[in-house]
Amino acid sequence: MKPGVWEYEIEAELIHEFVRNRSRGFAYGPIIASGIDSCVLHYNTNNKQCKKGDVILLDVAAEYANYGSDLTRVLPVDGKFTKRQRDVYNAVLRVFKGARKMLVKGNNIDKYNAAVGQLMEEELVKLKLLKMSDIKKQDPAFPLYKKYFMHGTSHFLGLDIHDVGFFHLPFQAGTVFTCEPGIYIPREKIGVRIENDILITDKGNVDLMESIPIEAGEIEELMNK
Ligand SMILES: [Mn+2]
Repeated sequence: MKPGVWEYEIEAELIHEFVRNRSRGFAYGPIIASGIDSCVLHYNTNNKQCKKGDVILLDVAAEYANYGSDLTRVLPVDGKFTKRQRDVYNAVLRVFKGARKMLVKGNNIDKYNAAVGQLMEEELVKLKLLKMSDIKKQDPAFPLYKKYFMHGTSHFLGLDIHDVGFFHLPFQAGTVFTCEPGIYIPREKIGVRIENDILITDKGNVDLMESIPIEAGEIEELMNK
C-alpha cells in the first residue's frame, strides 16, 4: 500500500493470502476504493491508481468453511492520515465502539438504530457537518445524519454475507451481526467505514475481529514499519 499502487494489485495480494490460508476465496465482491470512491458504497471496479493524500477503503473479507466474514478498514494511501481524515476516522471509530456495546441480547434493532443515529448526530456536529439547531428541527422520519451515513449499521452474518434473520425479534445469543457505521463526505473525498463482526453471547458480546488493528495510530504504525 503506497502511492502509485493500483487497486486491483491490492485485490490480488488479498486473494493470494486468503487462498494460501485455505479460504476458497472472497466472501463477496471486494471493494477497494481509493479517493472519491471511498464514498461510493458498492464501488467494485477496483481499477484506479492510488494517490498520495487520499484514503483507501477496503471492504474485503474471506469465506472460510462455507461461512462468510465481513470487514472494512480505511487506510491513508501514503501511511499518514491528514488531520481532517483522522478526525473523521476517529468519529466513526467512536460510533463503532458505542454501537458494538449495544449489540447485546435483549436489545432490538429499532432501539439500536435510534441510539446509533444519536451517536452519529453528535459526531457530525463535532465535525461541523451538521448543526444541533437543525437536528432539533428535523423530521424524525428523515434524520439529517442520513446525508452522511445512509446505510444500516448492522446485518446478520452467516452462511451468506447478508444472512437471513428475524429483525423484529430481540437480539439473541449465538447471532453474529456486523457493526459498520460510516461517514461519507464526497466533497472532501473522505469516506470512512469501520466494520467488524460481533457475536452476541449470553454475557455481552465477542468482537470476532478484535485482533485486527483498528485505531488510526495502529494503522499508521503498521504502514510505516
Ligand atoms: Mn457488511
